[in-house]
Amino acid sequence: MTVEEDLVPQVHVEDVPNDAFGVIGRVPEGATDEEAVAHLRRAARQVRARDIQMVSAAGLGHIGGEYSVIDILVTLYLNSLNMGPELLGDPDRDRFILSKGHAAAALYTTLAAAGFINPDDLGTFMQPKSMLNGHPARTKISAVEASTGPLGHGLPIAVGTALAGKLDDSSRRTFVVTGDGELQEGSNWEALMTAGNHRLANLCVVIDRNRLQQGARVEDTNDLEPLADKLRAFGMEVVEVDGHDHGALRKVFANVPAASGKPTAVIARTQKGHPISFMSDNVAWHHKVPSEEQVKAALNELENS
Ligand SMILES: Cc1ncc(C[n+]2csc(CCOP(=O)(O)OP(=O)(O)O)c2C)c(N)n1
Ligand SMILES: [Mg+2]
Repeated sequence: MTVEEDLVPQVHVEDVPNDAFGVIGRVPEGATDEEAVAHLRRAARQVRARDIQMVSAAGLGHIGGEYSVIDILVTLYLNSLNMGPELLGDPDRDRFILSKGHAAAALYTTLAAAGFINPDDLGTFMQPKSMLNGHPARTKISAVEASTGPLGHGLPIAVGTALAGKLDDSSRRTFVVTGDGELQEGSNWEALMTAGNHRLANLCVVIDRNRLQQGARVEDTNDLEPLADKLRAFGMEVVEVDGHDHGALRKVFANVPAASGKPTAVIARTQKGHPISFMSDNVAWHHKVPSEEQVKAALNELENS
């Protein structure tokens, strides 16, 4: 049986709008809170616009989970991470792992906005021989710390990375973003137990808490609640935040570690497909590819958002 989300519309790359997309860069030094938030909002809008064009052109992608995580990625890369293209060789720079690797197009677009990859390469997403695979590959992009896609591996790798940082006595922090459905993978809980046990205060686990997974709500599949209590029981300091509020995200990330001697867990309340009216919190958009009309409608909504 064919389900709606498996239907891939016939898209001709040349017909898909391909807006010019330049490097946006970090929030300028000395920016006020208001200026910083305006910079991040503008960047997130551009990243979302480019992302939907890439998914449309490729005829594949995970637009729902990309739109839920873009504000987090943009805030990290353009504001909070001590990491820029010129710092890639610095052992003390921060590390970032996108454990929910299916949101690859959101990562690539953000990396282009931050100057790690050439924005012109975004048009090769998922084409043969492109470095922009359907899931991020560390062998192809130097800014990608770990190859991800099979769920449940990014957080364990991040724990190892953070432990190495602690053993090195380095100031670097490790950030990792997991999906909430992804937390159903048992490997995450082994990793969290290890992070708590080793008191990895240099680790920040961000949970993209959109309450949807592939084809169903998380609570109807294998409920995570009470999530904050479980994370605390594993030794984490838990912070909850609106995952689309750039100002709030900046404050949370600036405050990592949130408690001395403890790893930080950020439960970021998000919506899949945010902020597009016909995608938001709609499970059909996990894996669905927008038609050309839907791309136009989404771009229009973004412009006015
Ligand atoms: C081990 C593994 N099982 C299944 C999949 C297929 N898969 C890709 S995304 C996804 C749902 C993930 O849900 P969630 O972590 O909540 O991601 P989000 O809602 O942020 O897209 C599934 C089952 C996979 N990538 N890896
Ligand atoms: Mg989810």
